[in-house]
Amino acid sequence: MKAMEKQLKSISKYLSYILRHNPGAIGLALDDAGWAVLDELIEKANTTVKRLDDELIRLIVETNDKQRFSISECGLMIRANQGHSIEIELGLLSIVPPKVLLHGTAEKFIASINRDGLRKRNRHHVHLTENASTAKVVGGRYGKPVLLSIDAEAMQRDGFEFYQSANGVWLVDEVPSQYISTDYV
Ligand code: HQG
Repeated sequence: MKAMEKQLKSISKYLSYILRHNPGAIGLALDDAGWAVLDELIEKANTTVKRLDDELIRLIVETNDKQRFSISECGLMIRANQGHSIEIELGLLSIVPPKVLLHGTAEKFIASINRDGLRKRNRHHVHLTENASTAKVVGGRYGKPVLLSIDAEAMQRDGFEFYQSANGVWLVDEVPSQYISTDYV
């Protein structure tokens, strides 16, 4: 990986940490919808070891492989599009999902998922995707990847609400085990 790419990836991880999980680490306040004032983020981060500037952050927002961040319409604020563990309200509207969605997990979790369904754990939602290769990479972070197919159509019919983040990740409160099949091919 080239030095510039490496630097951008490292800053992207740092921004995910601050904006999804721990703005307090640098004394930053987010509003109820998870937005931080960009100048404030830069100023506070720069009192620590991280060197950030406006141009670098905007480059990351534009080029990030999963489009993890958004800049507000006014151009002055930034937030993470999904993945939070802190209490914020993204304000997403529930929409009709595709018939089938995928979730990538690790083999060691399967017995527990078969028993309890998919749980959101520390995050606000269970994360689902339409993309098999993304699901595989996500599952592979925890061990041997397994792809699960979710019958989103049946879930929606049964009253579950689905949301889609600004970067295309599908979000739902939980997935009970009867909607999950492990026979993805
Ligand atoms: C598993 C990435 C046992 C679940 C991705 C997962 C995603 C259970 C792990 C985002 C379970 C939680 C989130 C149960 C769920 N028993 N294990 N009942 N229910 N699990 O990281 O979905 O790169 O919190 O299968 O693209 O893996 O960060 O969630 O393996 O959108 O932008 O418990 O992270 O995005 O792990 O990933 P996580 P996730 P970013």
